This record gives sequence, structure tokens and C-alpha cells, in this order.
Amino acid sequence: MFKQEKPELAVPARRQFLKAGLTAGVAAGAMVAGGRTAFAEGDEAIVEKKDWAVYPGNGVDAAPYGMPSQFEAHVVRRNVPWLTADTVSSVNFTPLHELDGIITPNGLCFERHHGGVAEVDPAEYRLMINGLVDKPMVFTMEDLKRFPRENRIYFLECAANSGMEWRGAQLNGCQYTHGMIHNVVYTGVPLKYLLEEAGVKTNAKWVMPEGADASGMTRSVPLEKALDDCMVAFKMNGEALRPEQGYPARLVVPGWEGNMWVKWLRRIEVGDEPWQHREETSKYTDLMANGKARRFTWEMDAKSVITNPSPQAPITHGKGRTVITGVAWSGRGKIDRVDVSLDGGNNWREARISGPSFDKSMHRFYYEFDWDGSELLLQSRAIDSTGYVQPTKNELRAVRGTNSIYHNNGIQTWLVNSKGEAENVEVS
Ligand SMILES: Nc1nc2c(c(=O)[nH]1)N[C@H]1C(S)=C(S)[C@@H](COP(=O)(O)O)O[C@H]1N2
Ligand SMILES: [Mo]
Repeated sequence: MFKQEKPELAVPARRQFLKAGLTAGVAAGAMVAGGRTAFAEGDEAIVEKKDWAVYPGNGVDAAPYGMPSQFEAHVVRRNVPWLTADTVSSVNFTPLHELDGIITPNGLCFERHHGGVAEVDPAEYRLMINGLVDKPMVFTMEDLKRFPRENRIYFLECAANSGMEWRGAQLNGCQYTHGMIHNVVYTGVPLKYLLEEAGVKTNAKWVMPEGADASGMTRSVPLEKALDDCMVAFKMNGEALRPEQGYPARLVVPGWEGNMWVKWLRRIEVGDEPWQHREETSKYTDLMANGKARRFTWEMDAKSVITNPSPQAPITHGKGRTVITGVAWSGRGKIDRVDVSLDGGNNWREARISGPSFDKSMHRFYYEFDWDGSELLLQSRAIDSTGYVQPTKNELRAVRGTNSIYHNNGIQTWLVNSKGEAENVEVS
């Protein structure tokens, strides 16, 4: 999926391996105040009467579909030019460093498509179920909406998220290193109900969802997973799926790699063995050091990243009270704990998880401290409800080599200098 070219956004090699062991940049003694005095003498912004307080604003007809403030225009999906050979089979990235809480707004969900965005007319939409079933069936959108539906929050992470970092620190920003993820509330029908309607034959073991886009994306999904928690979703965050996310319906495969979440879903074939298609043979397999490849590595292992500060979001307020925040998730359950290190993994402190904690959903963590202005080597480490601890990058490489693109869940390090600027590094 990705070309291994000299990256334009790469950090110079000399910065890639730093010695861990800096003293943690915590101010000793009394807390340094973070705020200003309530009435700052000569602060124009507080005494001046602003236009917005003098003139009436736009009426309710100005924005039938609301958009973010003009001052948020920089909060957009971005791509990495050298990864984007063409924009039709490509990827862009969620601006994680601009978000908070656990929900990704619809317009900022990263996109990955292999044949561009299909523009499917819902009136002409059909979902077929065929193969090893008693009764092959075709559903319209209206049919789908007559099944009992459910609302569930899940993350979707592309297996290639952080894939450019296998051989060393490369991309400067969590948007690029970790932004192939989004977390939304899906409304949809459990796939189980649709399969029950068609009547799955006793020898069935697999299903193959297929997309209606020009790439005709297919993957083999074990029947057990299909009957467990997969759903055919038609809403995200309350409104219709965006075309980029598979409008009018996509498959949701909780906790498993994004490639299996077939968009513009048009057919589900039921069979007794995997189909061995492109996306599970030449792609989405993990080449090991010995030349063999791991296959069917569906689950996304526990992972986390500090989103602020990070290369695109430096500390600009100077020393004193500082809020570190980030996200953590696991394809195997909930996140039980997130630890934060200020010194490249020598010392760990428990972060504070805030907001709803759901299975296979993103979690938000915070760590507040008083920064003394010295260098930091920031890391976060997720521990999920199975007890699994997110590994360091070197621990991961020792087991998996560096040939792989997929399933890199190693601990990320940001070097923060005394000016508050951050960059992507690794500690040895
Ligand atoms: N039909 C179809 N489904 C697809 C794809 C595609 O190209 N076509 N891309 C897959 C990949 S590789 C990923 S990571 C996710 C991305 O979902 P998103 O675009 O909603 O972020 O969709 C998956 N489903
Ligand atoms: Mo993907």
C-alpha cells in the first residue's frame, strides 16, 4: 500500500535515536501558576467593545447545514504527499491533535479508499446475501430499516496506521503517525439478524462482504465474528454515513482491522472456507524477518498516543501548569489504564481516563503536571482489559522484524524541547 521513498516529512536521522534518561521535566516545589490575573492591566481584549458585541450576527437562515467557526479552518484531514501517488487509491488522516473527547466528527474521519468514493443512490441500493444460505435475499435500504437496530461506539483503525514508523521515527505529527483511526457511534442492524433471515446452512464457516465501489473490496470474515458483533450500519454520529465512509451502508467489524469494514456494502456471500482474495494475501498480511507472513491478523492490539503536545501542537504557554492528553484503544476490550512517561519510559505515572469507557472504543486520557521548561521525552502506554500492555517499538521489532507495514502498535515518543516544540523520535 505504501511506497518506501525518501519521505519529505521525515525527521533527520540523527534525531531518531536519543538516549533515554533525561531528568523528568517536573518543577520541584511550589506549583507554578498557569492562569493570568483576573483583570490584566491594559489587556485590550477585555476592555475593548468588539464588533460581535455591537452588531447583530447572522440569522438562522445563514447556515442550513452548520459548519465550524472560520477560526477553525486549519482543522482538516491531511495527506502525506509522498504516500499519495494518486488520490483515488489513497488515504488521508484524522487531525487527532485538534480533537478532544472520544468522538470523531464526521467531516474529520480519515478516509481510505482503493477506488475513490462511490456515489451510491440509496433508492438504487441493494444488499444481497447469497452462497450457503437457505434463501438468497436482496434487501433495500427500507428493508434494512425494518430490522431492530442498535447504537454502538467503535473505533476503526486501518491496519497500516503507524505503518511508516516500522524502521524508525519518520512522520512529524500524530495526525500522520496515528491518524488512520476514527471513533463514531454507529446505528445499524446486527448482521446476525440479516443472516438469520437468509438462513445460514450448517456447513457455513465464513462470510465475504463485498463493496459496490470500483475497487469491489472483498474480505473473508469468520462466521463466528459475523454472528457475534458485526453490524450493517447506515448512520454515524446520528446522521447518514458520509459518502467517504460508505454511504448508504457499511459493515462494522468491531476491534478488527479497518480493511474488513467494507464500505458501500452490496453483497455478503456465505461459504465454508476463506476466499483468499487480494486483501488477505498480498495485502494485509505481515511479512516477518524469516520471509514468512502472518495471516488473518484481524484484531487491533492495544495502542495509545499523546495527541497534545505533539509536533503539530507544541506547548506555547511556557512553563507551569501543563495538560497532556491523548487517546487509547484496544480491539480486545476496554482500556483499563494508561500510563504516561515524561522521561522516555524510565518512570511511569498513571494518567486519568475521562469520558465513557466502552469495549473496542477510543478512550481519552489526561495527565496534568507543572512543567519546569526542561526537555521531555513523552510517551504513553495503554493496558487493556485483557491485561495486555502496549509494547515498546523495539520489543515489537524483536518479535515481528521490520518488513511489516501493518499492526504497528509500539509506544510513540515525542521529544519536547525547552521552547515547547515537539518532534517524532525514538529512544534506545
Ligand atoms: N468498498 C470498500 N470498502 C473499504 C475500502 C475500500 O476501498 N472500498 N477500504 C478499506 C480500508 S483499507 C479501510 S482502513 C477502511 C477505511 O474506512 P474509512 O474510509 O471510513 O476511514 O475502509 C475499508 N473498506
Ligand atoms: Mo486500511
